[in-house]
Amino acid sequence: MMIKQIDDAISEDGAGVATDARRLRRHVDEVMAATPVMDLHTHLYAPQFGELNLWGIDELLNYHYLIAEVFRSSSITPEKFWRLSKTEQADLIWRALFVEQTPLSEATRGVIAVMSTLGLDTRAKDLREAREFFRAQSADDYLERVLKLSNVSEIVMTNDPLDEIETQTWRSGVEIDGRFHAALRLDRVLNSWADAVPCMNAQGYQVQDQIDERTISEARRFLDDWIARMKPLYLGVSLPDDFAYPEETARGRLLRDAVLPTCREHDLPLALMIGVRRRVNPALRIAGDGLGRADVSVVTRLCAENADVRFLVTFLSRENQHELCVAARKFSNLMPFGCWWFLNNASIISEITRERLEMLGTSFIPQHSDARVLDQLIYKWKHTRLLIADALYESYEGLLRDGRAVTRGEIERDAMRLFNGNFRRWVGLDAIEKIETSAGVHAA
Ligand code: FIX
Ligand code: ZN
Repeated sequence: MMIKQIDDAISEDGAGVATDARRLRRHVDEVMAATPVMDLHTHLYAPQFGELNLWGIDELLNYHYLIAEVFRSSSITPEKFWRLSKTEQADLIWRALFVEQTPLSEATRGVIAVMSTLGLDTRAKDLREAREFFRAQSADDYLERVLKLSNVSEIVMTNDPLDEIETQTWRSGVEIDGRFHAALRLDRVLNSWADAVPCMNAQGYQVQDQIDERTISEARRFLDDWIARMKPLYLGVSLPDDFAYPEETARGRLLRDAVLPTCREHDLPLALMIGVRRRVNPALRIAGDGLGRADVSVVTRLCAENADVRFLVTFLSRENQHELCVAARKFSNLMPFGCWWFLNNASIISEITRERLEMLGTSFIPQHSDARVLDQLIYKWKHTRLLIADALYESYEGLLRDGRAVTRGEIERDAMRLFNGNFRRWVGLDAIEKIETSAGVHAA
């Protein structure tokens, strides 16, 4: 009876209530495809960063996810691989993973999806055609094209204040493309303090190995200066699976006495990316990192003790995901985000997104791309959009069975929150009302 009444309310243009499964599916697919993404964690750079801005077939094939795979399918040793030029490495990866075997892994399928979207031959025996295509592109036009194809509106970079090449651009005062935002990355400061000290000294900060009061105040001055220069949306760090807090280590003390007070003072969130085991196989270099299950109670402690700081948190281990959802239900200053790195695979994204929808509604950020090469936005967001559409559709279908049909406006509001609004609100870019108005949501 109720379903009948709602059916009667459906308007011709489809803007009304979606009461049958087919119509609902169409609304969800259309809305998910049309909603612009704000990509909150990438390793991409604005064009102003010159050589750090990577794109094109050779960069795509030299992605570290593919480098890790090539050693499983070719007899080349890592030592020999690293002696090859970038072009030779790309040729080898193409031959081993795309010509001599079927590209079934997520990372290989990604290259295929990019090539196919750009109209390149995905069965090519070599990279001649692809290289010619990319040689003919201008960097500026290609950036526009990729952003349009992936429907990504804004990108957050990963910015290391101790990286010599990157800091030249920041210091030059050049205006950065407004679609790219900074995230102040603290890995070196928090995870390799002994290496960070001489670099910070060289920048004029009087820090030393031993963490004393002066070192803390100089570390805070360093952070203040880089915040002023970069205007980051958040401070962030990747952490090992055995990360503990509190801990009487350089990291523990810097976190407690320098980083958290800085977040508080500047009203900036802190992103914690937990669970990476760096250099499990050092011969593989950047492709040699692994993961471990971490302790989620560390995050709950941080959230409880720092109720006035907002945390963005992702865990690398699949086994930590359910506990992260429970923690987020207890702490409103905790925002779970992304299916990071080894979790960025269809089967796992499906599982984690469903779990989060069931436990958190739409109060989480389902994904970031982690793209290192501009073109990757095309496939990472294509794959993610489809998977999140499936999970959302199933939730709406369940809701319909329970007796409530969603409107097109509600689907738009939810998609906007998940892909854009939750992050913007978390980092203080927009008030939630403004986001919802721009998504065309009226009183539902
Ligand atoms: O620490 C990180 O931000 C990781 O995402 C990277 O270090 C990692 O290499 C990566 O690219 C994963 O997608
Ligand atoms: Zn990353």
